[in-house]
Amino acid sequence: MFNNEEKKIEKAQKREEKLRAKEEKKEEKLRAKEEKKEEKQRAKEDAQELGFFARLLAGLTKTRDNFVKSMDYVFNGFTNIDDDFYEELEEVLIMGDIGVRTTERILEDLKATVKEQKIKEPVECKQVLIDSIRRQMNLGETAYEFENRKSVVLVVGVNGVGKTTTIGKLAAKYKAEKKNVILAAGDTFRAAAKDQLQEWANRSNVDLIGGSEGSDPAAVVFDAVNAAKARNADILLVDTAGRLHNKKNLMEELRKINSVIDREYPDAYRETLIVLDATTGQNALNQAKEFSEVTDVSGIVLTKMDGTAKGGIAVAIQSELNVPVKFIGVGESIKDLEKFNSDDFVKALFMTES
Ligand SMILES: Nc1nc2c(ncn2[C@@H]2O[C@H](COP(=O)(O)OP(=O)(O)O)[C@@H](O)[C@H]2O)c(=O)[nH]1
Ligand SMILES: [Mg+2]
Repeated sequence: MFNNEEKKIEKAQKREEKLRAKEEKKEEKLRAKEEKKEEKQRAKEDAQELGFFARLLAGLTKTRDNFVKSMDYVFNGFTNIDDDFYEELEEVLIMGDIGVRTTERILEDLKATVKEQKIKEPVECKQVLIDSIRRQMNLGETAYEFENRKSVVLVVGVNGVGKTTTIGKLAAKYKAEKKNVILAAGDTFRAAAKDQLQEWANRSNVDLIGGSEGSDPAAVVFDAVNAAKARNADILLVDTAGRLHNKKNLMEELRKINSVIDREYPDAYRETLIVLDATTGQNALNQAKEFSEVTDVSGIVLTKMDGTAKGGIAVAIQSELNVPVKFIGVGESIKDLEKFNSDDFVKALFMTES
């Protein structure tokens, strides 16, 4: 009787042990699977890091094909550096949307260097030209200072250029860097504008401050700025409506928004990014000029670089307005925003390793 009881207990214990072993095995398997998944994710992220140049190259394919082919045609087709050579080069640069004034500047630079270094072969001019463009595209040291400070980033530009999308991409980027991000839906002109921004906010799990359709954008910004202060936000990204066809209204709206930020949050580091659609070429340059008249633009975001043969516009805008291109959009998805890097850009544009 007693023996039987003992056997039963022993059996139960054994069963329990077996179960526990099974459970542990299962857990271990799960852990291994999890680790493998993490490893895969890390590898993917590494690939994306490494792939920056490759992605930029892919994004600029159309630009590079047109521009570089004609450029090489000039460099290799001429035997002498003469007026004809310079004229042809000028044409290619202007056709590449580099802009008339910038082209002049680049050619002056080239002519001076050719004289100084006694360059005789047209083909040698290629590197001189690349260096000249790279110099013109330099960002300056404080370009991304707003990322290190408590800041308010005002995003302006005409309708459809990619403001809201860019804010969504930036929100994801800064959230991934563990920054406290808040979005302000300052485009109150259309109800859909706020919904669109809300979707991006959800994707990145960041807060959004908005108002009802038709409400005063400056009032939305007032609320957003105070939320940013109260929640100790690192970065407040402000979306705006881009009604350039009514310049007087736009000017008034931006002036009001700017004064609210200045008054309510004087400690904040200020950044004003103008978003420009690269596919619009010279129009983008004109928009940038008009916006610079109504607000202090401190940086440019050039979107849709994936779909254009007009990437040369980046050079024109930066050089003519003396405002650096800080980001480029190379697609519609959340990852498709790159920090602008003049070395990489020139390399990608000319597909050269120098
Ligand atoms: N291909 C491409 N499309 C973009 C890019 N940025 C924005 N878009 C698209 O451009 C359209 C307008 O963007 P939206 O952010 O609503 O512009 P907004 O009116 O300035 O706010 C949308 O269809 C976006 O998906 C980009 O870098 N590449
Ligand atoms: Mg929008």
